Formats: sequence, structure tokens, C-alpha cells
Amino acid sequence: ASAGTVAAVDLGATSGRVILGHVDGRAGTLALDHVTRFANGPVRLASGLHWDLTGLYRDLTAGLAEAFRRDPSAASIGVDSWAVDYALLQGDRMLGEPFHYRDERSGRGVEAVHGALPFDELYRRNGLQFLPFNTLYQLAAERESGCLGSASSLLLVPDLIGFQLTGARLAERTNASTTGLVAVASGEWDDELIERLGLPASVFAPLVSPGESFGPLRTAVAAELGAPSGIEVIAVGSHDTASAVVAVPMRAESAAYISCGTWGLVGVELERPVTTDAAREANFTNEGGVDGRVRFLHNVMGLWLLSESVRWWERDGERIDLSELLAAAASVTGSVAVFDADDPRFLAPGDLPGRIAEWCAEHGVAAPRSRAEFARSIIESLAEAFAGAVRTASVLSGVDVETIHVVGGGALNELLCQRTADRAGLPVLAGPVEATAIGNVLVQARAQGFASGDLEALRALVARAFAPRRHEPAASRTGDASLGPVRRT
Ligand code: LFR
Repeated sequence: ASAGTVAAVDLGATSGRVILGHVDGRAGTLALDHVTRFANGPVRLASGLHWDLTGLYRDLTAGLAEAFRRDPSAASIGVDSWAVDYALLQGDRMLGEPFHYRDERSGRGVEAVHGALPFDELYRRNGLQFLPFNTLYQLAAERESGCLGSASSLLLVPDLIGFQLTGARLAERTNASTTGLVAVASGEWDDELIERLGLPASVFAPLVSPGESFGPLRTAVAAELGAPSGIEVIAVGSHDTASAVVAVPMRAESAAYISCGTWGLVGVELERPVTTDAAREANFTNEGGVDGRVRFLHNVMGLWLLSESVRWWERDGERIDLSELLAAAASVTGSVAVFDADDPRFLAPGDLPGRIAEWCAEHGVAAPRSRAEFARSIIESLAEAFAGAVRTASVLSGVDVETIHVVGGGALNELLCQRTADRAGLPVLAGPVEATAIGNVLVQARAQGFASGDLEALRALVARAFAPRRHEPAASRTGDASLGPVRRT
């Protein structure tokens, strides 16, 4: 068939969703049907900060059952989520709920890893920016706790769900690239590195590429979901950012993208990795993309700064209306602090407004006083970090960036998009909001024959179905509220 429907499971750090995607490659159409949305978030247990994977699995299977009720013809399932986090299994049994990447234990692993292998050598091998929670650091911390010894396999979150659904133990490549244990040159598990770090090579599953199959649903699962037997789970760009980049309606040779949700992933798409000293010093990553492309990007803190601040303000039960807060932020006049949105102090959950104020005090900048000013300060700081990362991506990669695409939830934030355009001096094209789910849908649709061609062909479908909103850079706007002193640490 040249048209059909697939089901996408997309798990973000604050919510998950099940979406049906209808794709007709011949007619050039693409449409989404939102089936369910459910909350996600960290759970603090005695052992540290974890995910409630079991609860997520319950919610996503309920969503899939609803999806098959709505459209019994849905041809396959694809799963994506945030990266780096994993479960250890002994046989079929999960050894506890996965740790959340914001758990602080990974810090201990950093010393162990860099003691065994200096970061510059590591970067040449895996091409990854330094993030203290990259899987290899988590595993080094895990090794010290002794848990690793009893594990027979390790599965990253979407692969774990693929395993529960089908029984197949596989490692999808785009997400595996975020572990730090895949060689950037070959795209295969780096066995020598794994051995040097004292990790058990036997726990890592065979790699599969987006578009390949995990196989059919287990019989019991198909019955539970009310899905026709034989329905397969298709590997998609299971790292959410890889799926999002598939759905950026861009011309990769002259565009940068910002996949903006909890994080702001800012970069360009390349055919070859860039692992120069300059790229390492700028902390740019070479993550695996769909169809062997390279996601050359940098992690900026993202809307986490805002959502975690709001969570802090709401801790005594008060409810804050986000759109009212953003409207108030937009009408702030006068200068607000522009802080370094990359500062690692903003990583852990907690009192983010307090930490922003602390940053300002340390840098001799007047701290925001009201919630509206905090929100504005966060938006200006993100916009500044986004613009800076776009410039750096361009310099390091040689891509002559003419437009910036913003996809994900951040595309809804008009002030953020406009200020990014202003600060970068480049037009921002905002949308689609559901880029991650769309990328998931498109890779499945291509595997099913509902669409065909390279990523450019898939992006043409996105551009037709979801025309982006354009923000022109307004030079005059940089004169108002926005411009506090720009200070980077
Ligand atoms: C975005 C994302 C980023 C990754 C971070 C942690 O959702 O997947 O790409 O660096 O979450 O996994």
C-alpha cells in the first residue's frame, strides 16, 4: 500500500504520548491523531532518582490499546524516548527501575572514567560532548555499587519497551550512540573501550538501524492491546532528538535546528562527524542520526529552566498559569539578567530561581525580582545560548546557516522564538511542535512502504503538512528589555 497508519510512542521527560500517524506518500499527505498523553517524571527512592518505567509501560500500553481501537488497521509501532538511561536485566527480569539521568551518582563515574581514559582520547573515540550523565559515566558509578555484576543485559529505555513488547533484545543505533560506548568512526560498539572501562561486553545487545524490525508483538501483548497478530515493532530513531531531526523541515546544507523541549538541542546535520579539538572544547556532540547522518549539536538546558522554576514556585500547592506567566514575561520592560544557561548548577532538580539569583550575585548582575522577570530572564538566556550555539555549530562544521528551525514544545513559545531570531540575527522558522512523534511516524511509514525516499523526501512531507511560523530578526528589538550584559563563564 502507498498509504497507511502507524502508531508512535513518544516518551519525554515530563510527559509521554501515543499518536497515530496517517501517511500517504503518493498524495504527499501526513496527519496526526493524538490518542493519549500521560505524565512522566522522576521518583525519588532510597537509592536515588529513578524513572517509573513500570508505570510508563502501563500508560503506553493503555494508549496503544486505545490506538488499535481507533484504527485497527495501524500497521506497526515505534518507540522513542530521551536518551542515555537504561535498565539492567537478569534474564527477563528488570533489576530495579532505571535511574534518572539527573541522579547525582553519575558524578562519581566521571572521575573513574576520566581516570582510565583522558577526555580528549574519549572524544576522539566516541565523538560525544561531555554530559556528566552519559551512560558510560552512569555505568562506571553502577560498577562501584556492584549491581553490574549480576546483569545479563542492558537495554536503553526505548529498547527496553521494544523488548517488553516483542521479546527481542536489540540496541537501536541512534540512541546507542548516546551511551559513549559506540565508536564514532565505525558506528559499532567499541569493545576495546568497554573492556578498558571494566564493563561487561556481554550485556550490550546487537545494534539495529532505524527502519529495521524488532519483530512481531508477543502473543500475550497483542491480545492485551487488541492488536492484530503479526503487528511489528519497528526501530525508529529511538533517541527522541534523532526522531525530531528527521521532522525538521529544513535544507540541511544551510540550516541549523533547535529541538526545544526539556532540553534545547542546537546544531546542524552532517554527513561526517567533526571531532576536532575545537569541537571538543566547544563541547559539541556527534550523535547518530537516522540514515547514518550525524547530529552535530550541543545540549542547552532548555525549557527545564522554566518548568523546574514553576515546579518550585508551586511546591506549596499554588497553581501557576503558564500562558499568563509568559504573557507577563513578554511585557517586562527594562533590562533583565542574561545568565549562562549552560552552567551545570542548573542540572539537578530543586530551587532553580534561587540558583539563578546565586549565579547573578556571583557575576555582579542584578537578579530578577518577580516571577515575570525570572521567566523573561530564562527566555533571554536561552535565546542567547541558542544563538551562540548556532554560531558555534556553523563555525565548527562549515555549514553556512541562513535559517534556524525550532521544533518541539519550544516552537509554541513565540517570545523565545522571536528573541532567538533577534539575538542570532537570522530568521527562525517555528514548528512542528510534535516533531519527535512525526519523525517516529515517518521512519515507520517508510519501512511500511507508505512513504519513500531519503530524509529530504520525508521532510518535504513535513513542510507541506505543517507550515512553519516565521520570525524575522528585528534589529531594533534588541534595544529593549532584552539586553542585559551577556556574560558567559
Ligand atoms: C532530549 C534528550 C537529549 C538528551 C537528554 C537526556 O529529550 O534526549 O537529546 O541529551 O534528553 O537523555
